[in-house]
Amino acid sequence: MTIDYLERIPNNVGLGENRMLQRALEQWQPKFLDWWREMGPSGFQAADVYLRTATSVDAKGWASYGVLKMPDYRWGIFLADPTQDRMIGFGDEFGKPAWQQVPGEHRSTLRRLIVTQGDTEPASVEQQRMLGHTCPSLYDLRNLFQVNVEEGRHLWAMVYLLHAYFGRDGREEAEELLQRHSGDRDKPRILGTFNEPITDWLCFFMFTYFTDRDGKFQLKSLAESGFDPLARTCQFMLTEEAHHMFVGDTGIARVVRRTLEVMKELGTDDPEAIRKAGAIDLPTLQRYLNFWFSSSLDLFGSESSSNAASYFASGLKGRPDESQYEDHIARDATATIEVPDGKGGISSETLPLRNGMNETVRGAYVRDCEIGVKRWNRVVQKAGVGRELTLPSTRFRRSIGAWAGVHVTPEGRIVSREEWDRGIGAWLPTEGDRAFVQSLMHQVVEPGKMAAWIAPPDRGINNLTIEYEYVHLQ
Ligand code: BYC
Repeated sequence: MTIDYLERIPNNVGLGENRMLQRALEQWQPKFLDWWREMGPSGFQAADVYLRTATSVDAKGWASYGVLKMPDYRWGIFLADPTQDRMIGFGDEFGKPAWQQVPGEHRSTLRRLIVTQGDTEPASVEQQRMLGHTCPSLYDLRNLFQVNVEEGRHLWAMVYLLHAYFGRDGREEAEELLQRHSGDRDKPRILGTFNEPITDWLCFFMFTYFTDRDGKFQLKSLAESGFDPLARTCQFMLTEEAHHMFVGDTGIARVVRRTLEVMKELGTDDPEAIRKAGAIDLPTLQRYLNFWFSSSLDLFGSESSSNAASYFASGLKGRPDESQYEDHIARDATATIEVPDGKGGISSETLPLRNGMNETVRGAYVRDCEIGVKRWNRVVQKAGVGRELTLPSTRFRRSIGAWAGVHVTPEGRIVSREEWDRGIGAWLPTEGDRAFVQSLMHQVVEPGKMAAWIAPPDRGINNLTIEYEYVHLQ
């Protein structure tokens, strides 16, 4: 279905035929725009930005490029085309027709899942709102804004579901999505990672690589949902999400490349010398990686989760790419997880597979994270540098689940509180690291120019050159 752009709210859900819903969403729209102006990218609302907008949800139309001011971006409601006679693909309801309405018994659980997902979207925009002032190039500035407007649209995606299927409760939740704020002491965002400050571009690249990738896996799980409107909404969101991870992947790769160039020029791997030359040393990069990877791991929930089991059993939230599994019921299957044995060691615990779903999805996520790390390391190896980047153990610095509060080194060794305290400065960004990275953050806005701490990208956006003026500042 093509997207109707003549409507005040662009959509492909026939919004015009449902006056009540249309009116409710039209009342929410100015509140969203107020939120965008107040909490969205600071200082650039009047800039002309080269942005991608969807004009249809198929391969031809989902990426149409043009120059516009961010507040004029056409945030709207786009669902992937329906699959005829779609069946529920997992759990106790396997093989029954997918729901087009919310089943009464699953109402509050579904609402909670949708609110949790929805909450992350504006949270990330809030976290990133000051970054424009220190962009390393116009190319990067444009990518930041592309990510931001799309996260804004993903909020619309969830708000549509709340308004269309959850009545008054849903409308109230939609209001609250604009009232909670990242890092707010009284009304923080729901999930931990989305309250972490993103004050520099290294954090931004780590976040888009690691945290947006959690988004990919959670959206893929929800794209399997027996609640068809949620599944179709998430399917389309995933199309846009790929670019966000690209920004993180290539961003980190470019930082690594620049660091290696400086190391070669200076003929040293001494972090101090590299810092003096204005690049980010690999140990600092590793500490940032440790921070964002471990924080993002928490977003999958506990290793053993009765919530996850009931989401799966009831057909609300499946596994990413559910069709690749043989057993979609998973009633008798088991999973083995590693838990602390309480005596300073690790023990294995066998549990029903359904209860271990969070861990199954987390495992798939970790394997996906490794792909980029391997790619970055190939460049490191080619430069003849011995120090590679690694993912820390999944037990390291966890705040949710079996490993929460257990002192574990990045190598996965359980240690005493004292050893942890001694090691932490080598494992996680210190105040000094953050201050140093912050000291490199100066705005570069001359077309084609890059900050000294990052290499240029291999190519521009949509076949344009790197020198193209991706953002025209007023
Ligand atoms: N922080 O059984 P448990 C994205 C809570 S990112 C705080 O272990 P369960 C994006 C949990 O709610 C994707 N609290 O786990 C990326 C529960 O609370 P109650 C976001 C947490 O229930 C970048 C309790 O702990 N999408 O899209 O399976 C930019 C025990 O729960 C956390 C979703 O999250 C945490 N990290 O929850 C923009 C999808 N983890 O019941 C966007 C929707 C758990 O005791 N959410 N808790 O009060 C879900 O599927 C699930 O709620 C969770 C796991 C993934 C969060």
